[in-house]
Amino acid sequence: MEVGIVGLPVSGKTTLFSTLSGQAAVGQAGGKVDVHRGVVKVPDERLDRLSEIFRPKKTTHAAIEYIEVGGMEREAASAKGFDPQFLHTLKNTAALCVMIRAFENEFHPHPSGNVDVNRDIRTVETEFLLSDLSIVENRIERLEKQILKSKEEVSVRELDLLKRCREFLESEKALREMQFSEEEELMVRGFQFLSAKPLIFVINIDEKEIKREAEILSRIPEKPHVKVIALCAKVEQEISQLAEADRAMFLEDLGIAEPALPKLIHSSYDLLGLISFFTVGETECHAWTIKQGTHAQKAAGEIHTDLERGFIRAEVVHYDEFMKWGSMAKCREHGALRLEGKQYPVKDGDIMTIRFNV
Ligand SMILES: Nc1nc2c(ncn2[C@@H]2O[C@H](COP(=O)(O)OP(=O)(O)O)[C@@H](O)[C@H]2O)c(=O)[nH]1
Ligand SMILES: [Mg+2]
Repeated sequence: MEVGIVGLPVSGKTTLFSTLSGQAAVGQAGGKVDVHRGVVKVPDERLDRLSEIFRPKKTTHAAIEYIEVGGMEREAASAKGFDPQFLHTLKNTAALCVMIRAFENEFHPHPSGNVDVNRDIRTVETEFLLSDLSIVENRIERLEKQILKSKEEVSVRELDLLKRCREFLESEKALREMQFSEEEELMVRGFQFLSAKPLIFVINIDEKEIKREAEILSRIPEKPHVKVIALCAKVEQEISQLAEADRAMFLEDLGIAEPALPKLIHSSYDLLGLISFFTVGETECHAWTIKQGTHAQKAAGEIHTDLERGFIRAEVVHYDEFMKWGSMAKCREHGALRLEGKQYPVKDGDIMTIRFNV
């Protein structure tokens, strides 16, 4: 699962990325298209507790890969569209995190001269719409030529769909707000439109304004499939560099209830409609990532294709129920373990043992 981190220059992308990934990405404010990649484990207290109980040799958290991509600076507010490398790098991302600058920093001034959150949000949204529009227009042009030569039905349907996309984009609406049939969804997916991707605006607030977070967020208009969260990237970076023991005091001094990074990671997870189920044992405790609504047999395939192929049944107990009894033996004794079939929709927090035969 990949999530892109993008945004205008000097908005704090590299600061956030290196904090998330624990990698010292040397940031080039306003530089060329530089790309940083890092795998980030999804914090999950439930998995930590399970590990304390099972004491396995190995504990594996769910993971998200974040990719920071520079390059929005290049074409800012032009109709030329983004650098092809920028688009290519974001191609496989399932969602985008857009950094929006709300902090003051006289040594690193905002490229537009002043801080204006809603202006920057509009700028980024417009850039995404224009980028998609130019892709749509190119494709429409080609399809029209093609249809003149041979009038294939699929092409006609695609053309019709793209014309509707164009109309949508021209009315300044993101494609993520458009309703698609299943077939259309597949057609559209191939283009990897930026305005169709689920989006998180990360408002990078000033260290002096952390306590005003709620007020800052309340001024940002709500949109479908768009999440908005606020954090101070610089402070988050400082927190991540502290020894565990010093963190609590630092947070208290700043008036922060909890670090924002887990919030961001969980937001990415929620936005993508992802949930976790667990496998547990003395060898390994493991959190697995699936889409909400995935059936047990398909979920088993996340663990191993053999488990999906030879799936018989899943033995399931929800984490909350498990914690009531404290061990698998007790769960069994009290009838808390259920047998579920192929079609069982796995719930977030289910602990599963797959019975299979290949
Ligand atoms: N005061 C302040 N400075 C920040 C904050 N976040 C980032 N910066 C600074 O702004 C500069 C640009 O940040 P960077 O992460 O490189 O931005 P990028 O161009 O979007 O990757 C760096 O000097 C950061 O230390 C913040 O929350 N507060
Ligand atoms: Mg950078």
